[in-house]
Amino acid sequence: MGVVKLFATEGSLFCARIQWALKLKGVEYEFILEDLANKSPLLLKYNPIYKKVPVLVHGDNVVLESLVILEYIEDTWKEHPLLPRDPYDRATARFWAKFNDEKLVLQVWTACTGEGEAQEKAKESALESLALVEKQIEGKKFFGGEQIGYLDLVLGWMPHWISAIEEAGGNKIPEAEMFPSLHQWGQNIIHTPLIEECIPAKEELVPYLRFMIGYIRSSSANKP
Ligand SMILES: N[C@@H](CCC(=O)N[C@@H](CS)C(=O)NCC(=O)O)C(=O)O
Repeated sequence: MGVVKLFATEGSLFCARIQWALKLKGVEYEFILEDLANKSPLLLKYNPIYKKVPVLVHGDNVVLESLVILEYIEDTWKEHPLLPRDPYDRATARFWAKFNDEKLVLQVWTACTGEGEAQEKAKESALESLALVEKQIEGKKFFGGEQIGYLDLVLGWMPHWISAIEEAGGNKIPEAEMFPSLHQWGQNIIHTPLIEECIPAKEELVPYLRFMIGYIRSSSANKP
């Protein structure tokens, strides 16, 4: 049913999870690179509410918000199931995905790019959150068990993006590397060939993240 197009940027951790899901499911897609400093008329037409990437277009269907897009991909293409079968396990995976998007990403971002008291508090909270996530992965190869699943894709930004955000933002969280199970999981993730081929090179990722830091600062300064 129709061609698949992904409107995305190379350095976005929200876009990477969609690329990984499409690759794992063996779905052919067209990658349409967006310039966030000069968004395309099509992006604004498809996502007039948030004006953000990723946007997935599948035939006539336009799907927005990366967690929703992941669920759409899971429901549409049956190869390589991403979510567990058991309803409680599915609910648990979704809970941690929400936790990642609503808390962990922002905590790490502020810890690496923020200043003063806000930065210190964010670092403390980021470490508390990482300790919680560490407990979830203890004794497992992937959050999805023996194979990469939905939560691995959602959290899969950590092994590559944290060090890049540190470099772009100027603050480090060295303690983030001291969670042994998360560290091992990170190695398992980034050395999975289908994932590895869609990880942006550090030399491109760091400038992109520097651009995003400035972009986010100026967007929040311009908010009424
Ligand atoms: N909740 C969104 C977040 C997506 C997001 O923040 N995308 C950023 C790139 S990493 C973006 O498009 N920013 C453009 C803007 O804020 O104007 C999702 O999960 O899809």
